[in-house]
Amino acid sequence: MARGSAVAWAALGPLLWGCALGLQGGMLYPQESPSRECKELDGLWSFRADFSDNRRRGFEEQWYRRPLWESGPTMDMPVPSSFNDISQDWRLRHFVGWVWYEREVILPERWTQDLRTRVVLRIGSAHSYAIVWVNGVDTLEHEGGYLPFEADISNLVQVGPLPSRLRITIAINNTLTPTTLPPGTIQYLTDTSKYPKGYFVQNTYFDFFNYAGLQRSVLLYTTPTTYIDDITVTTSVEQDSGLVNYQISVKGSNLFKLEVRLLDAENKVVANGTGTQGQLKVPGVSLWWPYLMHERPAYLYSLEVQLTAQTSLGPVSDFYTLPVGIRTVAVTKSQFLINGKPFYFHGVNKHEDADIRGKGFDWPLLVKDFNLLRWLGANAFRTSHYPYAEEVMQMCDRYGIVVIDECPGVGLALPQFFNNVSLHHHMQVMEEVVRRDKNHPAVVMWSVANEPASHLESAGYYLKMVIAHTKALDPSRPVTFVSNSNYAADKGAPYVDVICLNSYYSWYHDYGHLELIQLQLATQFENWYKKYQKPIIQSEYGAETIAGFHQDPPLMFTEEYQKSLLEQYHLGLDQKRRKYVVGELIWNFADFMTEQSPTRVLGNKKGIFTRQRQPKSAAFLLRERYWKIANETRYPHSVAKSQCLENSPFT
Ligand code: GCB
Repeated sequence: MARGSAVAWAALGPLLWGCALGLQGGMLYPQESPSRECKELDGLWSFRADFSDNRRRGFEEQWYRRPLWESGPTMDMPVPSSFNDISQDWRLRHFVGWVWYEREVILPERWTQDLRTRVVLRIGSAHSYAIVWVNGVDTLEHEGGYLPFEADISNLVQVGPLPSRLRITIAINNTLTPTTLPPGTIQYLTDTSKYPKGYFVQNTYFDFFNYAGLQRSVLLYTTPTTYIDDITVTTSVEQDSGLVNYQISVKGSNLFKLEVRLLDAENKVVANGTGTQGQLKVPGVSLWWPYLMHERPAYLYSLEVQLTAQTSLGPVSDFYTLPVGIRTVAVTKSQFLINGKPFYFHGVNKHEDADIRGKGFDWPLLVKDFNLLRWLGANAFRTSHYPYAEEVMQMCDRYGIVVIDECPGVGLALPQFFNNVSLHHHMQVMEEVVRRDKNHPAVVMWSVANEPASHLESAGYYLKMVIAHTKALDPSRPVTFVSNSNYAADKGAPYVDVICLNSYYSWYHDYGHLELIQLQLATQFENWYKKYQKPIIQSEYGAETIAGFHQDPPLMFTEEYQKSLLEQYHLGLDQKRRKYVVGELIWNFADFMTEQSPTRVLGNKKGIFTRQRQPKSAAFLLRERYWKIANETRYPHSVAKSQCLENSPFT
């Protein structure tokens, strides 16, 4: 595809849907509808970590065959939550190996007696390798945290009169190896004068705590036995009409009818269609715009899909409603365009991280974070460094927060991590990410990795393959990875659509020399742009700051230093902002937990908010900047300047 002209991904349409390596079926977010029921299994589960030397006692003694308490002492474990920070046992905080979760459920009779009902067990995520048993029967395995997986368990629950009590056992292993994503290594320390026999540590090559467990919701849901398995939507715009291309996959029978209706936000039908694929035309379309880019951001239509089918047991119907935002994404050699207008990412990098719950999904935290994003005037974030919970992505659609959706390709730091097994797994993970998040209008770009050792030849080939695969899976969005390599050495940049750069001037080197930032930043941008002629996002920059530390003139770790460093970066960014720099994402939204080390004081403190979501001084500085940029880049421009800050309900 010719570079230099606008590459409008949406217009390419669904060329290559379905070129997956081996994924079976869709991964629609579970929802209640006239044909579907959900039963959340959040709450207290029984829990036991396998502290045996080889960590395999649970398998040797088959803990899944009987209630877990019969195997030995268990404790209460909240789900969703990471298990690490829940107890007072230091061994559990640092545990590496198998942990066991168990919970009993009573099912409604109609789920177990009506053979036209399909019962599915869905796990929002289990970090990092999981095996699931239902009533002691091996049901499901999944590799990789941060993504959902599920199994049809109808044949286990529909086995005669009233077997309505289910025992679900899930064993999870958080060990990271050279072929997991993220990768890691297990190091055995064999000097017996220092370490007991068999002593090992888990080494990771990323900068966040490897929280683990059932960190997202577990649930059971039903569909009819013939059901809507997947929906894929892409959108484009033709004059003032929106076009919605849909493709629907149905499982369970070939004798079915599909009807599709698109409703606007007032529930008025604006288009309809039939069959497994088609195009809906919406004259006078209301586009999905990012927050602050337009006076009516985040407009969502609803795609209602109705299936009627004949089965050997009689007729069934299924209903599923998908939110749809109509928007286009395109990239020129110097711009990132949303709906044909230049978009500037003024946002943050985040982590799923909080006190006590670790990476456990939490509604109050979610809503607080989105209120802070709006207060800040942030219009975007990157899901550094793994896909976030589906509920987060839904909020982004609804609030107009644009997402660079990053997979768990973080910590690819050693040459041995670029092997064929990893490559295959990485491609499969991208399939799972795209399958889960493809319909979110908020997602405008995929990121396949963060700071891989992209100066290596082997990394160049690896990144080329993962990026090509991701583009084939979804031709409707640009693809990137985030680099911290030198422009002359990086082997992955030729394959990306947008260059994303992390740099920490006057932090990881030239300590305290804030006066160098503008020069070094200009050199960085100019070198990369000259070589690649692609739009650039400053995807990380920041400074470690302990809330409440003050020093003027500024010294490292103080709030004043963080502010001054940001100011210098902003001056440098403004030099290139209207040329080819299309975004800036601060590192980080909030302080977050890491492994212990002499350079981390109870975690990484580069947040502009504390871990408890209270602002440091830099938050106010960034807020002023983001609202100012928002006013300058708003469309249509007729909206009065400064209106946002003064009249915003969020001030
Ligand atoms: C980076 C990494 C991020 C770290 C950050 C830091 O470049 O992408 O994961 O947390 O730097 O604070 O060092």
